[in-house]
Amino acid sequence: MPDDRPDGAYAPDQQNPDTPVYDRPTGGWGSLEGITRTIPAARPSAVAAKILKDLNKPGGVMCSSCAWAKPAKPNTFEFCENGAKATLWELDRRRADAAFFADHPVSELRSWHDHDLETTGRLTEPLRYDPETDRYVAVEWDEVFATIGQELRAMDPQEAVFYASGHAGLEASYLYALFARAMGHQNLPQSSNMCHETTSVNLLNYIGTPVGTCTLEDFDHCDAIFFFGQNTGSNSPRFLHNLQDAAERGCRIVTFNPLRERGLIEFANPASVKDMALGNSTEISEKYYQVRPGGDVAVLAGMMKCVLEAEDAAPGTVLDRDFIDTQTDGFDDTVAAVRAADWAEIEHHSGLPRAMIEEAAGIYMSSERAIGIYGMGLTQHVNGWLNLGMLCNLFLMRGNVGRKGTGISPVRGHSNVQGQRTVGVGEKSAHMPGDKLAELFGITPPDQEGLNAVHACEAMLEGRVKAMISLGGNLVRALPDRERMERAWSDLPLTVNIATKLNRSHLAPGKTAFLLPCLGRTDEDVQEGGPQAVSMEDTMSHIVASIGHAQPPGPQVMSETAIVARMAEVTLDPNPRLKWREWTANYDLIRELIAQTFPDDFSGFNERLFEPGGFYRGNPAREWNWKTDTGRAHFTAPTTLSALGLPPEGEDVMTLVTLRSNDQFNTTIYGFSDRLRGLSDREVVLISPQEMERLELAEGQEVSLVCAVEDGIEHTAAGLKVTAYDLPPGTLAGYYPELNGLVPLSYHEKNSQTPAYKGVPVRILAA
Ligand SMILES: Nc1nc2c(c(=O)[nH]1)N[C@H]1C(S)=C(S)[C@@H](COP(=O)(O)OP(=O)(O)OC[C@H]3O[C@@H](n4cnc5c(=O)[nH]c(N)nc54)[C@H](O)[C@@H]3O)O[C@H]1N2
Ligand SMILES: Nc1nc2c(c(=O)[nH]1)N[C@H]1C(S)=C(S)[C@@H](COP(=O)(O)OP(=O)(O)OC[C@H]3O[C@@H](n4cnc5c(=O)[nH]c(N)nc54)[C@H](O)[C@@H]3O)O[C@H]1N2
Ligand SMILES: [Mo]
Repeated sequence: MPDDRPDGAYAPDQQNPDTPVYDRPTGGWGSLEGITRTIPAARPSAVAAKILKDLNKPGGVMCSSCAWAKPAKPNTFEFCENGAKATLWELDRRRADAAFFADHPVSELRSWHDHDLETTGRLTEPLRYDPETDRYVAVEWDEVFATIGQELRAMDPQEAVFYASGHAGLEASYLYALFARAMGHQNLPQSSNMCHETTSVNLLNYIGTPVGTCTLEDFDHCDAIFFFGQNTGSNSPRFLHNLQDAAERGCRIVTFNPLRERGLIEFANPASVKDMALGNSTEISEKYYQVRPGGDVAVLAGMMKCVLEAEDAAPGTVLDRDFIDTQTDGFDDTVAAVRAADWAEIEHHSGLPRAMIEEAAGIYMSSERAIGIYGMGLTQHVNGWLNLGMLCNLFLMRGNVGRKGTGISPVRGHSNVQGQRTVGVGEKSAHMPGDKLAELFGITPPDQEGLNAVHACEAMLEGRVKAMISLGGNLVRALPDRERMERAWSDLPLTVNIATKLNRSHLAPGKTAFLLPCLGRTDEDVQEGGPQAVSMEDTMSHIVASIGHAQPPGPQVMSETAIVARMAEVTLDPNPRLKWREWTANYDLIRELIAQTFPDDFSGFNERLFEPGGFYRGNPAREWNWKTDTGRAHFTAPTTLSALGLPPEGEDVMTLVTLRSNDQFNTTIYGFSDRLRGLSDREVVLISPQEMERLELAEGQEVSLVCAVEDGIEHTAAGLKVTAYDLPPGTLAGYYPELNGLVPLSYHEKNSQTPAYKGVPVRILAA
């Protein structure tokens, strides 16, 4: 055991007996109970049953929860507990209409809980903030667009920021990206800037693709799956079916996570008679290692050392030498750095004894085909770049990329977050080909790169932003340094929020502020040309169509595509090649434009729209076509063994991980319990019983947390209840978004500026 593990600590592959646990498998009856508990809150309409039955199946609605792939041969029920919650949440029968807003001034709504804001129901009318009465009041759409156009035309295009939150379909997203560039800017931050931007930037550098290399089929052929910091049971539960199948055919699953996440331990398929009636379940992870937050760099360095030692002992048998020599570069420098890494330091940063890392490496080396899965546990760290670099290193050493049953597989968040990027929602010129903009529309693309989320916040704090348009999301609540950002928002000359439900971002209105109701994924979208489909790209680069069937919540609710098109029309100088009205009438025309702009990815888009499981837009790394600067995949030499920006040095600094519960979708809080972790309160700070004893803290005691990053700003969170939980030493955990004020805006991943939400150095102050 490493020295800093307190005496008497439990073994990291066993549950600490003194801490809460959910002792049933994930899925199973518990998941059905979880759905029913949400129904009274969401009060869904009768069409819900039909929509759920067809969810994620060709011709149906594609779930608006996560980005997990839709199988070509769907299960009887191709939805999960949390997909059902998201769907029912959107199909809410309650209405947050003008009458509601007449009764509730914005300053009053600010004191409401996030959960209560959303349970007011669907937004149905365009609203404008009236500072005189401190209320949102009804406004005509024509006035909305006329004002937005006037304001946007009056400003320097660089002063406008267009945010997108990964929900809207490819059609609305493409128009949004085109609108920004036609206006003259590419300030197009997206939710991925707080999420997998670490992937988009760094994976692109290492293996020449900004997205994962696996498809669902690979899960039928792999011998081992290595999980780093992704909570499948809550955040992509349909993936549990693939894991269950893999585990049952003997594939070995190894997990690294500071928390014992139930979904990665045991699963029962709620659609299986065998599992439900007979109480069967499947063990998912064969090995579960409770790594310290930020400790994956050390784990991966340790595993690489084991691979190198095994190769030394039996040359030519462990490394894929041919692959390394013909497909990669940087191997020798990386090997030298890894050999120089010290086991004591590896044990210290990972919190895992050498024997465990050797055990994991043994499984890796005995597997002919391995897949590496990861989520926010790797991306939301200052050295997220190195987390991914080390993961690629380990996988490249044995040629585990681009062969059947192998690959690097980030699990994306929002249902269309990856696709929005693919069709140009991004701050870089590379996100949308300038020559195509010129050829198709006669537009001169902006030569200045745009702002990502963190840079947009900095610009806002410096008064360089005049308009903030949000296509979905709840940016104020999702960002770091929340209180400070909320204040900056209210100083903006123009804020426009296009949303389905009320949230906290809407309660920080700018000087001119609109809250605009849009259709959700489940709603029928009828335009002049008839009913329309929209499309999205999943985490495995498959593109699928989604058709809503529910009656829209009100006659005034517009589609996201239509709202974006109207905003563009009123803002831009007339250009006969920008046919906003025609495009809105028939989304096929927009898909045709997408195919013309991105022919490698989308040729034949309309014809392929309804392919079961979606059509695959391909991935060059999968074909060993490395689109990097040298045309080869790069090894990355580690310069440190921790992913943390500030590894806790003193006795009193701990590392805080901010988590999602099983009863939330990002800032949407469905309920207050976290069933799969055995918890029922969100205002908590989780800490191991050993650390509680060391710091003389009692269960239920109220404490504050203070961030230890010195950026001249005080970041605190008060009123948190100490709660014993099975965590590694030096680790605290609590909930996002409640704790976002603790995360400094400046504390982010080095290359992509993804906030380091999973490794915040904090001190505990007893109240
Ligand atoms: N129901 C539901 N589904 C969702 C979402 C939701 O909120 N609710 N959100 C969606 C979005 S936008 C996203 S991005 C994804 C997020 O899905 P995930 O990628 O699963 O993200 P998180 O829930 O933030 O937690 C990641 C996991 O990382 C672990 N972890 C934390 N730090 C470390 C570390 O240093 N190393 C390792 N190895 N593990 C670590 C945590 O314990 C946790 O289990 O889910 C999407 N799907
Ligand atoms: N501390 C901490 N902070 C985090 C994270 C973390 O792990 N820890 N995770 C980060 C991550 S991964 C992400 S992706 C961000 C999420 O940040 P966002 O994407 O900005 O936030 P969401 O909570 O997903 O947005 C919810 C709102 O979207 C709107 N909405 C829902 N459906 C639709 C729709 O179909 N159309 C439109 N127009 N609007 C809709 C509703 O009004 C709802 O209130 O948060 C980040 N913040
Ligand atoms: Mo995300």
